Amino acid sequence: MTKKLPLHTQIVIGLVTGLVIGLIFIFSGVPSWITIELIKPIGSIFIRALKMIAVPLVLASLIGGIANLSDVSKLSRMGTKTIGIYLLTTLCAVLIGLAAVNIVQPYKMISKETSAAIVAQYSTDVQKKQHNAEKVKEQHALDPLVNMVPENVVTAFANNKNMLQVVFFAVLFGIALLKLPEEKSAPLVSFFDGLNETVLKIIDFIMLLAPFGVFSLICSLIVEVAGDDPNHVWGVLKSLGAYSLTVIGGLLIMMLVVYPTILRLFTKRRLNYKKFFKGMERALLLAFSSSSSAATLPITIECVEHEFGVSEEVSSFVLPLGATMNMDGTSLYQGVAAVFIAHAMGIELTMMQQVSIVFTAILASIGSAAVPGAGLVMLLIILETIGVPAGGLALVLGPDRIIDMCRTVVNVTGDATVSMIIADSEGEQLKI
Ligand code: DAS
Repeated sequence: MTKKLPLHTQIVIGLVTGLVIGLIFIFSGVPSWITIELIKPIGSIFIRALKMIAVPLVLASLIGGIANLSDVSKLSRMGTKTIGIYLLTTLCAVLIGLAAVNIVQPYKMISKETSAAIVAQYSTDVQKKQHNAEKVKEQHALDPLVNMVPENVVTAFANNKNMLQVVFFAVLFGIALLKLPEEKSAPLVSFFDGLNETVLKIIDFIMLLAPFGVFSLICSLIVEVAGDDPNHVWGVLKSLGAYSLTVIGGLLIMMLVVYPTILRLFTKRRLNYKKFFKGMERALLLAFSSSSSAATLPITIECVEHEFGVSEEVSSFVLPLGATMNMDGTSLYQGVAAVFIAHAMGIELTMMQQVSIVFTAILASIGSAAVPGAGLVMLLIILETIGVPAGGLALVLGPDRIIDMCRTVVNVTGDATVSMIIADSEGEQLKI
């Protein structure tokens, strides 16, 4: 039956049933291990399959896209515009986050006793996240640039976290193909074109699992957040409801105001909201249920190409770059969380400290991997910069999984919006 339904409908069915069944399990006392052992694996298989295909897709579409370019100057032009607009949207996001948290002041709704109790309860979790952040902190300022160059091509392809290394190699390979005489490059270009078609067919197969995968992800998420104590959900949500709503309010401003505005500014076109969100629906639903821009990348590429007419040479360059370095939702969330934690722990922030949050949040979001929870780990770097104890992370740990779903939706929307702006600037006829 699900074969006949459009993909986004299938994903919505998976989402809703996962939510309902998860809540039924929690309030009827079904032990959480049943969900974790029997239902969660379906979602894990679905996400693993999408991640499996992300690197081959980026490789085939980027090499094929560049090799079919008219000339290399187009690539450097696209690269400059892409990185420039990505930095602009991220700066916008952080500033909106800081404005929102300073206006709403959600930290005034959490008592010092509650914050101290939460910090104590979550201390072990924080130590684990702190360990991951330590590894990132040991890096030097230009390490992100240095690490973009893979030491070994095979290991670069071996891990979705190295997407920038895959992009680097694919761009180099595509330019080399472009420089070869036509008779030499033709067989390889047609190989990568064929590989790209094959990869897209594999994605269609994987998406047959979508409704079941999304059901499993949401159902196990609800049960995990609740643990075996339904009151835990209400306790966390009540005390951190104001904080969560501040983040989500900021994310909505990005979705409903910022992206349509920059689309209109750069392309001189009014955004048709209905058409935009309908066209992006399956990618946004997948970003929401998977909390992973990397896993969503194959579907994001499909959406912007098939629904909005962005060419493969633009989408295969702009989107993989965006999935790794453009995380507007994450940077907005980090701005809100850093100020919330500081004040909830009784630390007043100076204007200079808030300005330093802007820069570290931009860098932290560029450094965040496109996987669930990456933004939370990088938040520790920001707390360190403004002298807030790492234990404060515990104050935002509770609702983080749900906020991660929302910020990943914004990350993906930002990437898609910029790909349309770049396509329009390259004279492509967009359907928006
Ligand atoms: N979940 C990350 C992503 O895939 C974002 C984050 O953790 O902040 O975009």
